[in-house]
Amino acid sequence: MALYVLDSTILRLCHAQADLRIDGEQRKVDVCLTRSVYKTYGHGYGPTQGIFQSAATLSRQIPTPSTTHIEMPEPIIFYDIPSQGTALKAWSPNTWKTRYTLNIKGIPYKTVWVDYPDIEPLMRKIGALPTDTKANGAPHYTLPAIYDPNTKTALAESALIAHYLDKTYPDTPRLIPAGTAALHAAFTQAFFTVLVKALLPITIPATADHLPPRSEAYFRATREVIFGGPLQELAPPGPKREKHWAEVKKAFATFAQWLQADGVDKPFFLGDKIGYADVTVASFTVWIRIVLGEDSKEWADLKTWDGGRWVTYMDAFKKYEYVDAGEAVVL
Ligand SMILES: N[C@@H](CCC(=O)N[C@@H](CS)C(=O)NCC(=O)O)C(=O)O
Repeated sequence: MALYVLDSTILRLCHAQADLRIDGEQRKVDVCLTRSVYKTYGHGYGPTQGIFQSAATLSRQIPTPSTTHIEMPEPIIFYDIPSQGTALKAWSPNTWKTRYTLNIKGIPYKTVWVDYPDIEPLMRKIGALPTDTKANGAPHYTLPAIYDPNTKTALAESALIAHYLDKTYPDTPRLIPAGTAALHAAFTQAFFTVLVKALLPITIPATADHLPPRSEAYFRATREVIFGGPLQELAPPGPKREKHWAEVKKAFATFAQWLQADGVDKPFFLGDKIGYADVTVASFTVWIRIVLGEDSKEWADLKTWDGGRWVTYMDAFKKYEYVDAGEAVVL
């Protein structure tokens, strides 16, 4: 039995069970909460009431929409890496992809904050697979990762998580619409080629400066091996930094061109609606804003690029930048 519960505060849930008293007996009823029904019918009128009336044949004590007793699906556990001294505690471009995804979908979640040295033991403990292999052949464990207690699934890798959430919670906004998975995969690769090489020398040192001590030590040690020297020498103020920053500007100009590929200027890669490609772009842009700071010269600069389009673009993501207090990991 599907029952549509039209309460804006719980519309974010896609599958749940309601505890209803039916013929004096406590019973669990499947609940499907859809935004589309709510949008179509509104709250408490006409067809909406019809839905509740038919539900009432099942239950003599059907709750009113605003006081429905829903047994909520348990919140997803979202593993993220904390920063310190930044405007938002969440800073990582990779984990932002999952945070934006969860926030856009409106899926309830709780953040568990994990310092870098704890990622591998934690992933082994929850049974999330490594996402890559290290140069020495050892498995490489990364965040973001989630644990979904509703399906008992542990999963790492931001794109895999987006696919999983699209599939498991189909009544939430889909970020990788049917038929776009291949293009999204190609986008991810192109995005990295165009932007990331230029951006890292600027954002990696700024990230190190904003990590708590255990993470900072791990981050500097591992990234100094990757970049072959002290992080502060990657893009110190001066011509080296300016060169990297000019390349970042060029990369954003390329994205702006992609958005105009149809001959019209689209707000997002799928048209009018945010998709996973946009989540990727926004996650790396928010990284710049968070680790360099809104007051930085770079952020002021970026806001002027491509006719100011990145301001409008990031404004569309503002309402999805919610960061819960969360709690520290316990291993
Ligand atoms: N493609 C992966 C990349 C994940 C990734 O590289 N995450 C970094 C944090 S930004 C990480 O966890 N690194 C672990 C380490 O350096 O040991 C995704 O999108 O999930």
